[in-house]
Amino acid sequence: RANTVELETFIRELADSDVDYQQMSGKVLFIDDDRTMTAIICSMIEASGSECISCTNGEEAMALIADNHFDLVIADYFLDGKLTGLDTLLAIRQMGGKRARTPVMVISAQTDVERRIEILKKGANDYVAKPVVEEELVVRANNLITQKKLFDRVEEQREQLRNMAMTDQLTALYNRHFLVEFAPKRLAEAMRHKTDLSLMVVDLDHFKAINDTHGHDRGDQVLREVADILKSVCRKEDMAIRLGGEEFLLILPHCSAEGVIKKAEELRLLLLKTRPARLDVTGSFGITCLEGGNQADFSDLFTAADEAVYEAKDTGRNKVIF
Ligand code: GH3
Ligand code: MG
Ligand code: MG
Ligand code: MG
Repeated sequence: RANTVELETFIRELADSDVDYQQMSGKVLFIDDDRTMTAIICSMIEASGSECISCTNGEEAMALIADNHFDLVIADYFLDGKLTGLDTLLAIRQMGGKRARTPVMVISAQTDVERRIEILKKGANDYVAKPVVEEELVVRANNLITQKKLFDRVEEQREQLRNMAMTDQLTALYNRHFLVEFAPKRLAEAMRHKTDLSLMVVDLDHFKAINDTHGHDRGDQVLREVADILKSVCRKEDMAIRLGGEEFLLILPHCSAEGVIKKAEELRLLLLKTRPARLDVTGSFGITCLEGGNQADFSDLFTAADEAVYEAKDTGRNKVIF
């Protein structure tokens, strides 16, 4: 299963990943109204292996940054147009998401200590004096690009780990960690907006017998295919969770009592029709709906759906109880 393999590969990679501190190249934006300067700096950057895009003022720069991911922005202190180099730097820091921490290097002909301090205090990552010394510019640029790329990589791994921690390995559905973190939030949202929210608990019938008769691997196959069936009926905002074993939960925002009854019945029939792992598999469905404007806590709602499953079990299985 993709998710299992992915996790194993990922853990191995994390263990093996010797960070390569060699300087990296990247995509650079150079902002200066002086065309000669632009030609010189861009050729230095490009000779060092990076890509250099240029523009002449801060406004243009902001538009380019909004459309591209740059690994480094180099800005002249003085610029034509409304934004100076430092204004552009501040505008970048106020952008949403990752862009706000794009490394920025400021170039200035004035090299007194007050100017250098001003630039760094405004949040520039580095400073280079004019006339620019090629070797210095390149090494400073590459240091910033390298740091940025390493940081991006750590962020990416963090995000991947977060996703894996909330995903069930066997079925690639969400797991209980996800439930604990997100279910109360979804419920609070529904209550705040006075919209319906339905829960559906599904417990496969006599699953132990499937394992006993056909083996654990075949049982696993059933679980994976059932998960796919559950996913197939989910809209974008719905959440399908494997609670454990052969028990699943669907969280259905904006789904009325009538809607969830229909959906559970649809799923019950789909299970019969699909025959996961070529076996006759049925499920017991317990559903509950918090109608818009009402208040409840998640565990009470869940208990109601879970108790409905017990009732389905007690009254013959392969049925939906509200
Ligand atoms: P009921 O209709 O009352 O729900 O009966 P049941 O057999 O489905 O319920 P029970 O709780 O007795 O058994 C659940 C079984 O699910 C027992 C356990 O071995 C099996 N199971 C739990 N997790 C997994 C899994 O990851 N893979 C497989 N193949 N089986 C699992
Ligand atoms: Mg059981
Ligand atoms: Mg069961
Ligand atoms: Mg069970």
